[in-house]
Amino acid sequence: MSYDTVRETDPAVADALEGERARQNDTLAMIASENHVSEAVMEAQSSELTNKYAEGYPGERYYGGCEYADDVEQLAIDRAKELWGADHINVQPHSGSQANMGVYLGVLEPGDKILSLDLTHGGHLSHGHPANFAGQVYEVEQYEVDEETGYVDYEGLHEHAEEYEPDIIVSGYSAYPREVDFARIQEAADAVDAYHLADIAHITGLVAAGVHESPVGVADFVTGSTHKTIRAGRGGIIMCDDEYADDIDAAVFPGSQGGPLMHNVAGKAVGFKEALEPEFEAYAQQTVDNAVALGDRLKEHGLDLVSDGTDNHLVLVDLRPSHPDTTGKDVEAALEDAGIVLNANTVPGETRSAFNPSGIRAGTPGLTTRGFDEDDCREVADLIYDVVEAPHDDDVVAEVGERVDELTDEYPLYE
Ligand code: DSN
Repeated sequence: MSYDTVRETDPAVADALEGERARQNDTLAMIASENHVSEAVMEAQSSELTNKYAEGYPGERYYGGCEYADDVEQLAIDRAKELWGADHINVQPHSGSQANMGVYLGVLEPGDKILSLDLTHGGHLSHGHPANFAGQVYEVEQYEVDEETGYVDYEGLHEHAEEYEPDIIVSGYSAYPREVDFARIQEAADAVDAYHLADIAHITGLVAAGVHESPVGVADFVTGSTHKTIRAGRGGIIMCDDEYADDIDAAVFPGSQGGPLMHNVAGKAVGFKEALEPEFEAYAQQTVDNAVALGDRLKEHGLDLVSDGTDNHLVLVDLRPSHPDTTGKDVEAALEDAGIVLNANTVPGETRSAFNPSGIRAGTPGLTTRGFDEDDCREVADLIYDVVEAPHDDDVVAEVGERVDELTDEYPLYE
């Protein structure tokens, strides 16, 4: 894709766009929520649909001229139904957070009670953090992972639900390396007659490919992101049974959004088509295999993994036992200098701050898109370990950076 036309109009933005392409080409994207979409998805996202208002839903719009918007949105919906098997899917949420907002607005009243996982234990801001609207409009209590095992404390969650009697229990997480037992959480929701929202933002692609248990048909509502472990246009989706379809659709539009971003919906449709190809299942399985290989090698180096490993696309390293004086931010910054981009992350029982926490989170969706296999990921673990050992040693960081350059050349990304 060329930015020549942008350059003619706006060289400063063209510089930034080309800079970002070079950055993605020349670094290893290991932020667990990031991936690289195809040129086809990017083309769709930059199409003329960016100009089109299409409030409403296919066949029922508030504006004229929506025939192609209808085509694209219906394709996205039909393909999403094939991928996840839900009765009803809304593909308009601008993000996973907006998808969660759509569910809350659809079925809760202000002041209703949410029970969700603590952010420092792997939850998400939109699950009721005080800085997010969900924490301001609703009452929120939080459950935790067992700090010994790193697994969700399902018993504790169930007991908490019986004491608190929430209106909705939120499952699904943004820094949780283990398979989620959605059926077990549904039992807790059933016991107190609460809704269950399963936020599969991180594992949307793993669920579509069948390499993680699906909450569809278990939880009342399933929300997801369309650009993390699945490589579709950026945004969110909501899935539910037909009985909730009208409430959810009304909560998205007009409840919380105006015109849908139809160019992004087109990107979703294209990415969903790609995910329906047989190769996608192999991609998703390789993503998990790569995370397991990465985690096992980090453990061989003596690093401590939350939950002692992973079942999905990410590993969460607690630096405290092996490197008590090194913070997540130290490692994040040094690795970025070496061309490995991941994020500092809180860990269960965090003793530092959310801004400078004690862990790092590393994901494999982006590396797997580039073509990395388990051997490559073991080598990446070696490189990460070298930097964890010496984050302030410029020679070590430079040496790791040279190997990253070789690896990114070996596995090219965008032309
Ligand atoms: N910001 C995303 C993540 O990194 O997990 C979730 O929205």
